[in-house]
Amino acid sequence: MRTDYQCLLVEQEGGVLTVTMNRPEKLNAFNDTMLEELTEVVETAAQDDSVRCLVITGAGRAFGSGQDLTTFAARTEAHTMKVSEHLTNYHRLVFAIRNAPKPVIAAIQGVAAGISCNIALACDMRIAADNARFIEAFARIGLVPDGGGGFFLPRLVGMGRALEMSMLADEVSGLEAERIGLVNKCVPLAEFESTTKAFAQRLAKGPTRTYALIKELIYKSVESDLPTTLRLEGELQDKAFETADHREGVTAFLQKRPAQYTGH
Ligand code: LHQ
Repeated sequence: MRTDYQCLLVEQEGGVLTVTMNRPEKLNAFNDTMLEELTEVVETAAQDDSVRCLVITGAGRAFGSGQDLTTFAARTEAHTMKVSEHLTNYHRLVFAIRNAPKPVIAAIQGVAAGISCNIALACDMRIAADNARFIEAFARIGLVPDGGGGFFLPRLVGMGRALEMSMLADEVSGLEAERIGLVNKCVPLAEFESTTKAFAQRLAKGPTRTYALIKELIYKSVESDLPTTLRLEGELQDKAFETADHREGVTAFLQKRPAQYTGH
């Protein structure tokens, strides 16, 4: 894995790759370089068998403040680009996260606003610190949620909440985010790093190929009907049955010892 990025810190510990967006003076607002680099890391990590869990987080006091408005405003005023064209770059990142055959976790402390919030929602699971502030900031500047927000929000929190968050653009705290299902868990800031690490390491030691199949099953099911999902379940279970980790799981159970999954 390349680690010499301009706007990211990238560190691998065991099977966990932690990618830290690193523009703290701008609260990790996305510029083109950071977006390109993050997409490249996720796409590369998806193919790298030594990475079995990916964590995306932010440096300093924020997860991220959305699109860097200083550079973007200059560009739109000059009419050099349509916003929808620019958004396709974010969509590549959203697909990279979704299609990665391994768990991708967002670890959020401080503010997660605009498209940074929605990149967190694109991840498979979220851990928040109790100082987290989720803001669908778009309507504050007269925009609709982008970066997949219109897809992820109602699926995570339901229609009413999704519309309220998108229209009023009020802050949602980490604790409230946990209550409404926007994040998996919210922990005190002092425990945030250790909790994230333990959670990610646990996932990285799991049956990784099966996790990829679980991602496929769960994500396809929310856009599907029961007969189709049950058919898919059978296809994926056939694949899971063939994995070394399934054999190891059964053997470990019979031998009354913890399973040692290799991710194969
Ligand atoms: C920033 C930013 C920022 C640059 C803080 N840019 N500098 C839109 C357009 C096109 C295509 C793609 O899609 C998008 C999607 C979007 O993401 S739209 C939403 C964009 N984001 C926002 O509207 C949020 C703007 N930021 C804020 O409202 C506040 O900064 C928040 C609520 C995030 C944090 O507030 P505070 O904790 O009070 O921090 P602060 O406002 O003092 O910010 C600290 C510094 O970071 C400050 O710079 P300075 O030089 O004064 O210290 C800010 O200007 C800078 N900053 N967000 N997005």
